[in-house]
Amino acid sequence: MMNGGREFNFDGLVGPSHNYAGLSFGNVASFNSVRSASNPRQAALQGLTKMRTLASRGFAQAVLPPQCRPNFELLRNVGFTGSDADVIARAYKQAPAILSSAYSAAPMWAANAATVSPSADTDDGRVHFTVANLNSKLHRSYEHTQTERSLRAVFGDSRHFAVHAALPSTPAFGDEGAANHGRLCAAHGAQGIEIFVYGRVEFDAQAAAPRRFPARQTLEASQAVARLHGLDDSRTVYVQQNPEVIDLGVFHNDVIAVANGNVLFYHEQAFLDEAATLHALRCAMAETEATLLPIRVGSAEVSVADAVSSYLFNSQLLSKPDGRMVLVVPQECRETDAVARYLQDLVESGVVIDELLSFDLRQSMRNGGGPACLRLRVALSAAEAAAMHQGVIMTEPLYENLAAWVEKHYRDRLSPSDLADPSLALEINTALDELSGLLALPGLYA
Ligand code: SUG
Repeated sequence: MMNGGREFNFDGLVGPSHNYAGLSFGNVASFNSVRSASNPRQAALQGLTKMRTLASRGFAQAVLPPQCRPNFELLRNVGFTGSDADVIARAYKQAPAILSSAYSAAPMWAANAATVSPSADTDDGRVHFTVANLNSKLHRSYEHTQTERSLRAVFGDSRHFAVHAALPSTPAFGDEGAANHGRLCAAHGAQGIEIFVYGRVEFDAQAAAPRRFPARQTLEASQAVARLHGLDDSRTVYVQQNPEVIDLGVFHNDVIAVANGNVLFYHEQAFLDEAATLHALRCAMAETEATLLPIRVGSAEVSVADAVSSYLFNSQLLSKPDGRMVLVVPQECRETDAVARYLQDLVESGVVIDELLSFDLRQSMRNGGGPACLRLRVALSAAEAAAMHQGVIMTEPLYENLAAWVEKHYRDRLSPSDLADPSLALEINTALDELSGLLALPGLYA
């Protein structure tokens, strides 16, 4: 048990190169937005508004910084030579998809930064982080280097925190972080069970797998993370995602299910074997003080297609001090009839979720990132919260500073051809130099 446990949500601050490049095959929104113009300034402000609102409601909120772009190392490693401006011009001409990949702002989706196990669950009583290798997409496969540096900067106190480097970057260990991980517990500070949802099994040719779209998470990766974190087998559950929903655009489990406290809010088609999954969760939870409260959404109420387009399950389920929960949904949920109806009934039913909060996150949504994608959950005891770097905790002054910083440095329009403009790289550099000062993290990008 740990005392005074609270869940911090670390939201990724959208970087200045947010753009729509259609890089994520299997992510329907990313594909549909390909080559349209983005608005990085609006994207960052939409994310900051969510952070500010939740912080002002008393939820523990923090921010994870964006990453330096473009990634010149990637561009040079694949043969683009000359000055930085030459490298950009050559990449744009010969391989625009690689230039977009080097400019990706995808670290904004902090749920993919790492998998996190709170200290109540681990054998050495520290909070463990394993940085995700994100090796299934080129534009995400190099994020882990800076992510590891950022997490070490925030969680540098090794008495409380252990940050593990990404797993080997090979298909057997495809790892997408907390997007395929959940936790069920009586309270955030109490011992809980950890759920690892995987899409395929590398070393079992007979195991079910999707046919159309890739499964990004392997069982082998999930098991490696559980080992690194020193989790107890009896409180660790591995669940296979339903390959059919991966083929319908559910590229991460957090697009079809979310857990908080003792509640599992999920779609009936989320898992390969629903009954076996619930049974395994209940057995593991018998080791804890929590009793499972499943909230199951049937296909007759909300189809998988509506769940994917509205991102109903990519919501944040947050515990309020009175023990009730608020569901933080994207605005699209209010605009999708079946989902809006379902949500109204849910809140009126009186089952634990008694409030809805919706946000306009359209800039992120158009790349397949809803409220839950944008945040990494880190449950911390009071002592751990005090031991982490304090400069990233969202306060009203930090919000004001970051919003002003975005207004000053971000463009309000970025089309695919703008990535060829070498001044964009310089603008980003200047902006990030200033940001490390605002977050009191000198050397963040060293
Ligand atoms: O990895 N989109 C991200 C969205 C990540 C959502 N995260 C969670 N579900 N937790 C992805 O597919 C699109 C980038 C582009 O196409 O420009 C992108 O990377």
